[in-house]
Amino acid sequence: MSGLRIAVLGVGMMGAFHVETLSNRIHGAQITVINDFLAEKAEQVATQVAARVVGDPIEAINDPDIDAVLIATPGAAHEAQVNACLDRSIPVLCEKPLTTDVPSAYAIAQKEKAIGKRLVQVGFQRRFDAEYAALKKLITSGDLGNPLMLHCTHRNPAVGDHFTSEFMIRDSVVHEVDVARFLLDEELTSVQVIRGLSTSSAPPGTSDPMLVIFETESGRIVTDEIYVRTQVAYEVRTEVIGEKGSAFIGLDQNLLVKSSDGRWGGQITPNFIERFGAAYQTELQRWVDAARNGTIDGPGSWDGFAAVAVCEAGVQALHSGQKVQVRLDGGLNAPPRPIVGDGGQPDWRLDEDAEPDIHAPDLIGDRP
Ligand code: ISE
Repeated sequence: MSGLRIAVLGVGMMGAFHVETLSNRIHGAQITVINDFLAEKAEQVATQVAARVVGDPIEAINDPDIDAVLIATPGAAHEAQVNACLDRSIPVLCEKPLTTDVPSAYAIAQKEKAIGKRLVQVGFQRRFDAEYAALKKLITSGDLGNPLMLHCTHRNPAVGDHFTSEFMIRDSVVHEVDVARFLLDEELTSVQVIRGLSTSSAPPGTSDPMLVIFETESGRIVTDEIYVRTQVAYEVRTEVIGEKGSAFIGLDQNLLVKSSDGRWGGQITPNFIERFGAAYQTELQRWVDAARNGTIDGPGSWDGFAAVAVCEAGVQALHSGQKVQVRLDGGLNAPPRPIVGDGGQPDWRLDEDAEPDIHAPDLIGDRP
């Protein structure tokens, strides 16, 4: 096939960023169709990349001039749009959340399974970040021994008032949900949310920061500090504690300068685009390459569903103050894991060649 012809639905901040990346930094792709509920915005972005505007999102998905779809519309629109892509059996990269409720996300995983082809990828870009990939590789190598705990930190410098505690779980903590599942290779089984003293910049009723605690199938503990109004920087960190050592990612990797007035330091990372720009690019390139071969190469519909299910439990935990068990049967009492293939874990794995070859120093060594 020649270049992958893509329809981009939703060209707000994230969609416009993807359009720019796809058209300037990705090989083998061409944006042919743009859709946005704001016609003027759609026209403006389409003109920049010589694409055509299609006013209705479902018509855009069914346009004969496209081979794949990138969805960056608001979450509430995802269910209908992803389903339309499945109806046409074309690859789709959908920004999180896969859908906004558990049954509809589960139904998508089931539908894809019935089609028998991996078509749905969910935009959990951190899996494509070099540091997360290195951490995953380190855990898998066994150099740290059995990973026992994961400590995550997720701080944004500032957000709008629509970031309620519930929104923080669904829109921000969802990343740590996927990171934990990715790194530990197992499901999260329970969620607890601890609401403490809030920053005075949070609107009334919103707890910011919060501490979210997960348990996994094998009994590991995952903690996540979520704080979205720090007024400082974008800080996303993950530490894994293993039986034979620990590892940490997310320290700003910027230039460190020592100056003659006796200070040293670097620059903060202002936001997630700066922190994860390269990861988005890798994500898109691998999605395009895979889509040209009629598949996907990243977190799939089950990962999208599991994230929705864990966040749903998280929201219940937030409101009840209780530890809430995660239900992975889609609320349907259906058999779990409708995944294309063998019904086990998704069949994509880290691209070994693409990962930095990082190994833990010998943590056992000759120490007493
Ligand atoms: C936002 O939607 C993102 O995806 C960012 O990565 C995250 O840091 C932020 O908290 C979310 O709201």
